[in-house]
Amino acid sequence: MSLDTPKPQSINGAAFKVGIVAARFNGVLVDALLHQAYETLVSAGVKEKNIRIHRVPGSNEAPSAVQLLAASQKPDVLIALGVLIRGDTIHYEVIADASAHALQRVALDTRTPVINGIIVAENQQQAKTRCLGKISRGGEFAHTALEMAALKKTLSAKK
Ligand code: DLZ
Repeated sequence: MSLDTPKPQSINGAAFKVGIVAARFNGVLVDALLHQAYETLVSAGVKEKNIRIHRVPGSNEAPSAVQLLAASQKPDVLIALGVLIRGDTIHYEVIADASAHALQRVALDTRTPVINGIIVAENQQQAKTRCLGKISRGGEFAHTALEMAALKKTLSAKK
């Protein structure tokens, strides 16, 4: 994946409801992503009461939680946060592929944008750089969520 970071648009999030699903696996790293995302949303004007956070055991559980949230809370946008790190087997690859496909499916099936905030890293160092270091992926996921929520509102507006 590219290290490029598109310049975020300035979007007022005051009208948005955001659902976040965060994995407990690799908790310190995921909590850092969550903190960055939360702060970015609040700075953009999203009301704290309109940010609903739900924890799941691991990234593999994120798609079903996101699907349940889409149905029950009707958010404008959803963010799935997790960190998958290569182990001795290819289990992380299986989950990375399956969760990415499932998150897209939920987005298309429910017409609710779903931001794939699941970091897939070769090792701890790569993951730390993206979650605790120079790269604020959590903030980027939140900016992407704001942009997609705004797009959904624009395109859903009755003419
Ligand atoms: C089992 C597992 C492993 C080995 N590694 C990770 C990981 O790096 N990141 C993550 O979010 N979850 C991991 N999990 C847990 C799975 O996501 C899931 O919770 C279990 O496979 C049960 O479905």
